[in-house]
Amino acid sequence: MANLPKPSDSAKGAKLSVLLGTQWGDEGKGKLSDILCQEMDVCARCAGGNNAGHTIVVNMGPEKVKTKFDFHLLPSGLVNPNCIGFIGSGVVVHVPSFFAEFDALVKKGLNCDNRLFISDRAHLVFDFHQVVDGLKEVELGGSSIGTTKKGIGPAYSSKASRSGLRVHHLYDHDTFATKFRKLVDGRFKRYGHFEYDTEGEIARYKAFAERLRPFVVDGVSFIHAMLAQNRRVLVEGANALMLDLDFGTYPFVTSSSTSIGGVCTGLGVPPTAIGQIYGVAKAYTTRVGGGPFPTELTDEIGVHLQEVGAEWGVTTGRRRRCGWLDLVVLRYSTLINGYTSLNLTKLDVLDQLKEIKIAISYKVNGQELASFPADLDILANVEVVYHTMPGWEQDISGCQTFEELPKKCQEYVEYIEEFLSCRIEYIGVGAGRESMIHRK
Ligand code: 2SA
Ligand code: GDP
Ligand code: MG
Repeated sequence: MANLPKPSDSAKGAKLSVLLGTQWGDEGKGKLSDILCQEMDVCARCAGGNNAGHTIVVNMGPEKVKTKFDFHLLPSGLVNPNCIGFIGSGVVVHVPSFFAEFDALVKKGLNCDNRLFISDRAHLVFDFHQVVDGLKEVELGGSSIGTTKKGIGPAYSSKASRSGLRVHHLYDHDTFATKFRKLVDGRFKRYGHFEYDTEGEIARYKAFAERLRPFVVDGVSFIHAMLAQNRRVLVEGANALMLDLDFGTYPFVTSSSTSIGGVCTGLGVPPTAIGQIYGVAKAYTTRVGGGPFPTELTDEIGVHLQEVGAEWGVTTGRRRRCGWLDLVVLRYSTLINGYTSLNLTKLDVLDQLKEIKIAISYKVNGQELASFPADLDILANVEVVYHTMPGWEQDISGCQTFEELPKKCQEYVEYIEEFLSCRIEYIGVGAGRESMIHRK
């Protein structure tokens, strides 16, 4: 406890900024995270694992070589050479993937020495969790979730059933080995005997433990020390509100708290430590995996959004389902997460459309629903009420201010802002770092 700042110290310190996905993920969080992290000292992950996928395109070095970074488990703020990356207690960590991603960053020219840390309370994802993830999906058959098969659900299941292994367990090898064998045996009992080298894994993790040692910190002390020292911290959300275990479209969700609550539970900070909450919303909607999607477009407009928006997964390469912007979803999301402002992304993807629709309410048997329904059978059968707006039908990728956007495009943005009573502070008009309008 010696290193833990006194509560009064961290309470007096800086506030955390938080960046969250507002829809079903892939809103373009990576780009805003990259922009904000240019002014941050720490970029922290609080939930999820290597199921996330953020793409960042940066011009590297004096020659400005266009370099693409795909982040899955590591905080994307590492692109800023002065920013510390932190993996909090609420994250589930597949150690081989941690090192594979770390090595790939170093290979691309990013020096990450002494600026990446991981909480000793974070739970571990093992290869057998990934095998089980696949087996569970097969068992579900036609109603499978469409997971990333990264073992996320099974690892959080081990955690919730209090049999999981955490990072600190790596440093007591005998206890680790005993618990590990028990955990694997439990999976064999449930799923039948699958091919798995239990003893080989135990030996492999002995070596991993040594390599991981310099990265491991007491996560609670770490984050509170950062706040007490007035360091600027960005918490980078993974996945998004509609994939949240409690508030998303359950069971078609991930297994962590991807909402604002996950910041407190995943880092060990009080709500009063939170300052700005940036919500990232795509100008239309996408989702990967199964589950109802009221505004989904299965026609040529859906294909157009998919192609123009390059909508396929960073982690698994899966094509994303596309549909109109859904303000019922966004209002629900804004209520839960309390965004202080929004980043509307990929507005340029709508450039060529003649007409643009926005979902503004759901009806069942002619009756408007009061909020986003919990029951997926209801959700799957709602009648969506749309507000239709004319498209601007011109290229906006060169616009650098709100005023430069075509009038009809400004009206689209203002309509969303008014509906949600939430300011749209950032507008994405292209994939590059520079293609972002910041309304001060
Ligand atoms: P899991 O693997 O247990 O977390 O999957 C459960 C559901 O959560 C969805 N999910 C995602 N949706 C969008 N993007 C995600 N990350 C990758 C990316 C996805 C990819 O950023 O591109 O590469 O395919 C992500 N991760 C989880 C998933 O589709 C299930 O619906
Ligand atoms: P994340 O998971 O929320 O970080 O999003 P992903 O990285 O999975 O997907 C977003 C994709 O959209 C990336 O390939 C980005 O480069 C790209 N992107 C982000 N913002 C914009 C934008 O405003 N316009 C366009 N055309 N692409 C964007
Ligand atoms: Mg993504």
